[in-house]
Amino acid sequence: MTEPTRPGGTVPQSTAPRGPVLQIGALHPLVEETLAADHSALRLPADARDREDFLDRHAGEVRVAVCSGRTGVDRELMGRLPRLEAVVHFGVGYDGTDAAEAAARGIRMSNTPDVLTDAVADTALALYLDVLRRFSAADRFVRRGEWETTGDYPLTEHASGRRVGILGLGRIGRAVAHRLTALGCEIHYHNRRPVPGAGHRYHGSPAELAAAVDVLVVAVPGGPDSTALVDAAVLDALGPQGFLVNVARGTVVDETALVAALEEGRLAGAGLDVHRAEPHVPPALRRLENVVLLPHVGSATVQTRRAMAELTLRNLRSWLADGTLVTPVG
Ligand code: 8YV
Repeated sequence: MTEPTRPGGTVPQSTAPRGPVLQIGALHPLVEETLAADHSALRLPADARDREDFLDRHAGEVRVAVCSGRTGVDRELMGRLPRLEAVVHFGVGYDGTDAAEAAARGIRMSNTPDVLTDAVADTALALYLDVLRRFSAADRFVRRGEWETTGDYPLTEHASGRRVGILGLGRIGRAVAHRLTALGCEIHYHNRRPVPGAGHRYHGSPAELAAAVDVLVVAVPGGPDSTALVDAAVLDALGPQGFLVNVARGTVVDETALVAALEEGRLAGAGLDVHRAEPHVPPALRRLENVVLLPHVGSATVQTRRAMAELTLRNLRSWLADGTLVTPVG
């Protein structure tokens, strides 16, 4: 087989069949069923020993891997799959895959952008409102019967018209900005580069952004470039009246620094859909009433997950048909 050059998501035609397909981890039922029925996909066992036996038998056959962006194909697994040509991700993020290693090996990747933008931005808006107005905490207060025993719930923070910083003004960041603009908020942002025509105030670093706003919303992709981008210095810049919302990846925030800032009253609150070591959420965070915790449900609506599943399958079929990807990354 000719070594593919793959500019712009394409590879030269090859006479070798593209496949077999390997499923890694659990996926949306539509994806799992289609992989099994239409592609007789192999499935990587979860158990470490079974996985070794499986790889001894099948590693050399696999040409396409399908996985969630969080599970991905790490460097070690990539090293075990010598004929891997493409990784098709279910999800917009693909930080579970070693993108640098994939690029070095000429392995192409796809993700599922756009179809989940609204659902994730809705989640950011919900966390924003919840952490400032303490709706979840107030709900717990009613359920505990405290309204009847202790009287009215304490006053909370006004949510409309605040200064909000968006860390990462990509598709999701812009959709969050759009929603918060409707609440009369003043939007600031930090990106690696200013976004032409963004219409919002740019700041040169996460700390400068944090210092200028009341609420910092994290919407940057996960991965090595953004690990602990929100560190103790950024949290201190946000300050004791400041709030953090994270719908990106837990790895973007230094979780230890976040817990310390919250426990010591150096940050007013946090709304978190994502966590450093999911599904583990540190007990210290779970104890705090001024923290809203969601189990990574940003894109988890029936409609959005269905659209993500369909786009995942379109990428797979396109790759198998002619070596192109509908929504390539990298
Ligand atoms: C999903 C996500 O939770 O798209 C992403 O990057 O994190 C979410 O939409 C995930 O991909 C599903 O496993």
